[in-house]
Amino acid sequence: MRIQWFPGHMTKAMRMMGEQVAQVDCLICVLDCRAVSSCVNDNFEKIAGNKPILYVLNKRDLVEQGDVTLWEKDFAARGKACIATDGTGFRHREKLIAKLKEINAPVIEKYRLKGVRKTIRAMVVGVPNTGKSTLINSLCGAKKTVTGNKAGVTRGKQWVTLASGIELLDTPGTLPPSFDDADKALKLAFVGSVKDDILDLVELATEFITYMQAHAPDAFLSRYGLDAFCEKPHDTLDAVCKRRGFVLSGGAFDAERGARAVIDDFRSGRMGRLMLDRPGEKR
Ligand SMILES: Nc1nc2c(ncn2[C@@H]2O[C@H](COP(=O)(O)OP(=O)(O)OP(=O)(O)O)[C@@H](O)[C@H]2O)c(=O)[nH]1
Ligand SMILES: [Mg+2]
Repeated sequence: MRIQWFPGHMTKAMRMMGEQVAQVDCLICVLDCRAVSSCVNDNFEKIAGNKPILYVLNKRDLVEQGDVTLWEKDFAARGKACIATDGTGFRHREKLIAKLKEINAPVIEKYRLKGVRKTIRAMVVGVPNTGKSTLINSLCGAKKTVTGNKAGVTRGKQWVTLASGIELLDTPGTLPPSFDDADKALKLAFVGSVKDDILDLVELATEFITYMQAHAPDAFLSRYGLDAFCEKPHDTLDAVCKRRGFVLSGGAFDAERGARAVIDDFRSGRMGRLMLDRPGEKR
């Protein structure tokens, strides 16, 4: 399945980030815990230049704690600052702010020596739908930014000031202009970082079924009460439709509805805690 999505608003957003970087002390790069390496967009590191980056592994509630730990160790081994969060909750707020101060310690100290309290400014970046705006709202304890369960919700820049004086710049989710790795694009589509409207959902679901058959067969089969996968993934999708009673008036299976159910079940965690990318795999 070929996936390509780089609309005009992303070109504009990349340009805006390039212009705004001079105004910030650091970047917060929000990644989806389920697809960490797939979410890495090299352009963010280029934009950051030599400013520090804090990697936030968001949606940690959707993967096993042990898997989160694997990623935390991997980032630490590569000397990259990282913290795992659940953007919809408040549990990690203090830790995240502490981490932000830690990566900005040299500049905070420089200002302290001059007798000035430094306001930390951070640009929050990431591919679409990783929870950037949600995280900002949870950090400031108010619904300041618009969020939504689909890719491409934020369209412009927005500054939000936290009670602690930290200023965060929300940005639109941006993907690489093209994908050199079809697997990576597919995983981003599975987690909802590619706009569904530009995808053939039945094709996406059959790709997902193929993936699950190879990597987590039991999670899929038990979700739908199936004994085994069919030879062709589309037939497995039909089996899901049969179990769920997704039948059109003429008697054919409603593959579109089945595909939607499969994709939504995965995205919302109803298929269990699944992680698509593992540290050490090819990137
Ligand atoms: N399960 C879970 N869902 C989350 C978490 N953080 C955010 N979400 C959900 O993820 C969806 C996307 O959140 P947004 O904050 O709009 O994501 P975004 O990165 O700002 O998206 P764009 O603006 O499109 O780039 C929303 O439905 C959030 O409720 C989390 O930690 N866990
Ligand atoms: Mg947003």
